Parts: sequence; C-alpha cells; structure tokens
Amino acid sequence: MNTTAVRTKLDVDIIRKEFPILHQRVNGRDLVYLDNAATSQKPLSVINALVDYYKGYNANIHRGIHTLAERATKAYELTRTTAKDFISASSEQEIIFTRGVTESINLVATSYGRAFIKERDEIIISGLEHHSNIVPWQFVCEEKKASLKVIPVTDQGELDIDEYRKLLSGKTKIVSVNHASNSLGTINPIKEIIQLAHEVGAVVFVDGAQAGPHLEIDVQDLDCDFYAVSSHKMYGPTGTGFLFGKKELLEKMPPYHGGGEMIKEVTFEKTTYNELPYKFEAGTPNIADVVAYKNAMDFINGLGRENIAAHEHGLLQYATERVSSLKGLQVIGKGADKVSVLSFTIDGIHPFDIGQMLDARGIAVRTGHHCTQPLMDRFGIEGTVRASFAVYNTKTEIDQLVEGLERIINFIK
Ligand code: C6P
Repeated sequence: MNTTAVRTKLDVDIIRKEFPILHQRVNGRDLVYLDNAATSQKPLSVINALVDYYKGYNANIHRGIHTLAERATKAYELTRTTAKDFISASSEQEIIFTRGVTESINLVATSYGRAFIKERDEIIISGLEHHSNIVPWQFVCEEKKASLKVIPVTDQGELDIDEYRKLLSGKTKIVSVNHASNSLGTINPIKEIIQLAHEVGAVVFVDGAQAGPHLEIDVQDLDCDFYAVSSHKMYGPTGTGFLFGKKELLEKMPPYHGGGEMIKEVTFEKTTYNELPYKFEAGTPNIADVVAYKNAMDFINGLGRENIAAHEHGLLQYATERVSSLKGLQVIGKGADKVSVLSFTIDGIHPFDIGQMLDARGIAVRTGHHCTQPLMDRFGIEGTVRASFAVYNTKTEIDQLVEGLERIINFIK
C-alpha cells in the first residue's frame, strides 16, 4: 500500500509497522481503519508491555512486599508520573486511575455532585456532549433538585459562547464540556469557557476523551478543575484512563467507591480514608492495562503531539476537500478548529447502509448517533457516517474511502 504521509515530519510507513492489526485483509481487501474516535489501534510497544507484565511480574500492587509486587507497584506508579507529565499536572496526587472518561465523569458527578450541589443550583453542559457527559449530571440534578442548562450549538457545529455567557450566574456550580466533540470534531474554546465559569465561582470538568490522542493538554495553563481521558483512544489498552482533579477539590470530596486500598483505618464504628490519589482507587485496579498505558503515552510523546496534529490535520483537510465534491454529501460540523473527525450524511442513503457497504470494502467507519442523540436532534438527523483519522492513516486510505462512497452513491442512485 502506498502510504503517502501528509507533509509532516512523521514517517507513516514506519509508524504503520508498529501496528500489526492494520496489516490484514477484511472482506477480501486491505483493512482501512477509520474508526479511531471510537478506539484507536495499539502499537507493539503497548501489546508487548501487556505480555511482559503477565509473563514477568503480575502481582497485586501497594500490598505485598515481595519482589513481584514491588515491580508491579513501581510500574503502575510510573504510569501515574507519565500521566501527570502528559497533561502538565503539578502532582501525582491529582491523577486518579479510572476505567475511562465515563467512570471519571460518574466519579465527579457522584462525589462532588452529592457533596456540593444543592436545590436550585445549576449545572451547565453543552449541546455537543457525549451521553456520558449528560446522564451522570441528570442523575445529580434529579437527586438534588438542581437544573441542567445546555450551551446551544451553532449551524457550524460550534458552541455559542454568547449564549453560554447568558447561562452563567451565581447559581452555576459546575460546567462540564468536552475539549473536542466526538461526533463533529469541533475543538471547543475551553480556556475561555473555564475562565468565564470561574468568574461566577463554578468548577469546570473537561471531557478530554477526543483531545487525549490529538491535542496538547496543560491543565495548569487551562486552570480546569477536572480533566479526564481514556487510554483506549490514545493507542493504549481498553478499560483504563485517568481523571485529573485539583488537589484542594479532591481533598474535600468524599470517596466514590468503598473497599480495600482507599482506607487508612477501618473499625466497625468508623473508617478513615487513605491519602490522595488512593482515596479514589478502591479495590484491585486494572494493573496490566495501566502499566501498558505508559507505553501508549510514550508512543504519543515520542512522535510529538504537534507532529501528530499536523499529520491528522492534513488528512482531515484532504478528506474534507475530496468528499465535498460527492453528490448529495453534506459535512456535518464545519467548525473552524477541528480534530480529525469527518462526519457526513448522504441524501437518500441511511448512514447504517453506507457503513455496511464500506465494510464490505474493508473500510471501518462508525455510523449512527455516536452516543450524542441530542446533537443529532439539533441537526434534525438520525445519525451520520463518521470517519476519524489517527497518526497511522494515509491519503491513500482516504482515496479508498472516497472511491467506496462514489460507488455507493452511483449504485443507489
Ligand atoms: N466515544 C465514540 O465512538 P469511554 O467510553 O468512557 O472511554 O469514553 C466515553 C466518551 C466520553 N466523551 C467523549 C467525547 C467520547 O468520545 C467518548 C467515547 C466513543 O465516539 C465511543 S461512544
């Protein structure tokens, strides 16, 4: 396969060699994997880290004093340090391993929400949110008789910041928005969103699920209160991710789950809690996947986030230009600043049918509402076809996507 890189410093041919899964045929054709916003593929360094862990030093962490337990604990904590540096947090105590962004939002909604939200308070989310950044806040609002306010989305697929300003008031206690939209790719002006929220005394949660693999993240510069990412979208294993929280907030929040590890002392009368971050990490965690997550972050750091973004931006531009000439195709989400997500509909053809016909050609895309039903309602559509690009994708693959779409359009019409 000709794997033309898009004028970046990256050698995509070499990068692709790191991803064994890409080198297979699906339905008789070379696999073209364009479903990276759902989950990215994993490089050998990540796969090998998992194998090495289970072959060499599988043990429970923070408990045993034997050699394997110490090795496992050290590796687990090394990922925490890498995670801290990855988002420029100031301390490992601010990094809590979770199962991913969904669990991180539930943790904050449950712990912070239960402790600090009161009747008639307001929580602001946006019209671009994934269901996991809607439903947990609905739980809190229902329980506490608080209200949920929603920042509207413009026709371009961007947040209407003037309307956001109008929603903010002394009643606003939490603002929770994504850094980048999974359905449209829009990169939100989160620094401004955070500043405005802080002016009224609200705390801000940033869902970084779609930013983790693509964007520079500096939580100190952003001054966000909480920030969450998922490993599996960042070339790492499934089932893990981390939550950043400002230490002073995490300290005053009650624990989320009770059990081993999160305690200092337990009696039948009273339990005292462990220090941060362990207060929020009850039970045996997903050790192997956390250990291998370090290799995923090293992979991203090794290539350089600027280089990754430049490559992916080139792919997005190329794909957007190429599909715009296709009959009946509408790009949904034309924000000025986007991560590498291209969402579209084609007149008269259901997204699901397009997805199936592309799959028959070995091309993997996602179709449907992408867990953002209110956003689809905003655009008056049931769903879109979403092609999302990663660092190992190529212009040649986009040509294959476009060729597939041309054939589908000609076949149906
Ligand atoms: N979006 C997609 O195909 P988890 O599943 O917990 O790792 O992440 C949830 C989540 C939260 N916020 C955003 C912006 C997301 O994109 C996702 C996951 C995938 O778009 C699977 S639905």
